[in-house]
Amino acid sequence: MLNRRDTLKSLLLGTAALSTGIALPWRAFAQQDERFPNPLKIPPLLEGNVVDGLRHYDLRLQEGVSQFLPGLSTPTWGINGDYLGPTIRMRDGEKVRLNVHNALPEDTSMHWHGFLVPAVCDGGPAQVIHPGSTWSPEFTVLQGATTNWYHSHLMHATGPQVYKGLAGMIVVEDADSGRLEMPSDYGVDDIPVIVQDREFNADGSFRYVSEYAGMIQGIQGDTILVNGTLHPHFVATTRTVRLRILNASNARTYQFAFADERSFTQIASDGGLLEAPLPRTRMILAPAERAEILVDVSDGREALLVSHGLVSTYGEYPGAMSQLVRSMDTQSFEILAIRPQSALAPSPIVPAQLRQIARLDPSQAVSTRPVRLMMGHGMRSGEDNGPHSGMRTGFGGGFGGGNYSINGRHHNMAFVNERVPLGDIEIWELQNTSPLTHPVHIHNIHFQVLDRNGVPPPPEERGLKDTVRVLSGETVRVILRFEHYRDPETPYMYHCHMLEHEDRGMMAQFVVV
Ligand SMILES: [Cu+2]
Repeated sequence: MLNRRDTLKSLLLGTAALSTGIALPWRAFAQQDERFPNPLKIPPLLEGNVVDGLRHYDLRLQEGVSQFLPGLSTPTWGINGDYLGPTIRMRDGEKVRLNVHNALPEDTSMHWHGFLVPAVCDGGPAQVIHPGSTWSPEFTVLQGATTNWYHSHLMHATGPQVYKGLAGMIVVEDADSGRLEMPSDYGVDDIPVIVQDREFNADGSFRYVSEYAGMIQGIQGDTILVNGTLHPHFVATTRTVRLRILNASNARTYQFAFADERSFTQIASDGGLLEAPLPRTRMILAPAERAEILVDVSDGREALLVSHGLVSTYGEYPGAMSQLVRSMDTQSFEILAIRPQSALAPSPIVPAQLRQIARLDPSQAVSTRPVRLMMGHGMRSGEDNGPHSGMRTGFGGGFGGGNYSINGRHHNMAFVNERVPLGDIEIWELQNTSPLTHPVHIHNIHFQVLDRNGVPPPPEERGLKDTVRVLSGETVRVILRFEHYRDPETPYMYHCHMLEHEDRGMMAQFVVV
């Protein structure tokens, strides 16, 4: 809708440009078009079909070929397409069935990240989908309005499979969020932003981790794709745009901001809406973390989403380890150019209160469980429980290369690390004794962050979370209560979400009893 101010502005700009020929916004846009030439791809919405009260979704995991780089093709994997998958839309309270067909040449699995589901439906390493077969978990959507995702979780191969493209977004809506006045027109003012770093070989194929540095740092790609789009731009048609940002990178942490330092409003984190909108200028997201933000583009200027490199706090010591750790996540990137068209439709005003979160009381906690994130040292790196980890299979080397563990144990599918009683309030103490930051994800839960080294968390971590950064030397205490689905036989995972760490053993499992 064109209002008087917009009309005046476009008239003024047009006249000025004609009369003087100086570089006004439209001309600047022409230059920027060359820097961000590609329209942002919007993954198709998958709404499913209701049959007998059950909403069915069909997902086909398949090989494909993608064009990311000019003139080059990239062999990729995708879900119902060549790369990544559709955005699955679900409604809170609905019963769903996902038919996941594996048309790939390898085993895989499909995990519903952020979902509260029975353990047999979780899609972890135990729920392998063999080539040619279909896995059809059924569950009731329980978790309220949230931005979630789905991705491969195959033992020792999650990193390479997600890297090839086995991931997508899941948006859950509920009645409460529907009542809030919020941009919610998918692909128009409610935009999925799936951020991934990749590295390319000269022939256009993805280059996956092959060197020692990659074992430590995980993937640190030099090229950013957003929804599988290189150098993307999005044309805004509304005054406010809602971005659902998902860090679907294997191992890179981003520090998002806008190039002109404009502030934006965070409204949600992993587990749904925050209690109140949070004005921000910077926002750090580790792998698997999500955030929903509102960006005001009513000034008519391009909003360029960037990521500023992080500054390492790790000390400088002799040897390779210190250099590798200190160089992680230090690169800066331009991510996505948002270009408002000249006439912008009005957007809703954000409500001052978004939701109320009932806090779990630490004094009610029945038990406290230590979760120590560890990297072994030197020759101990040969000690392991599986292939592709430890010196015996050639992934070792000094400084604990390839030796990641939780509480001193590599992930072992035959060993259940914790048995958690249904309904108990518990505190999990995530202690990072290693030199790197690790984002810890716990399946089947929205937890609350109590504190970091005894200090209450910042406001962006006071919503519900399923993945939390734990910096080197930190202890992050989270409080949780499993309220659904007792199953003493089938474990859920908790692990570092840097996929190269997870694949090399920084993962453990618990059952709800
Ligand atoms: Cu890690």
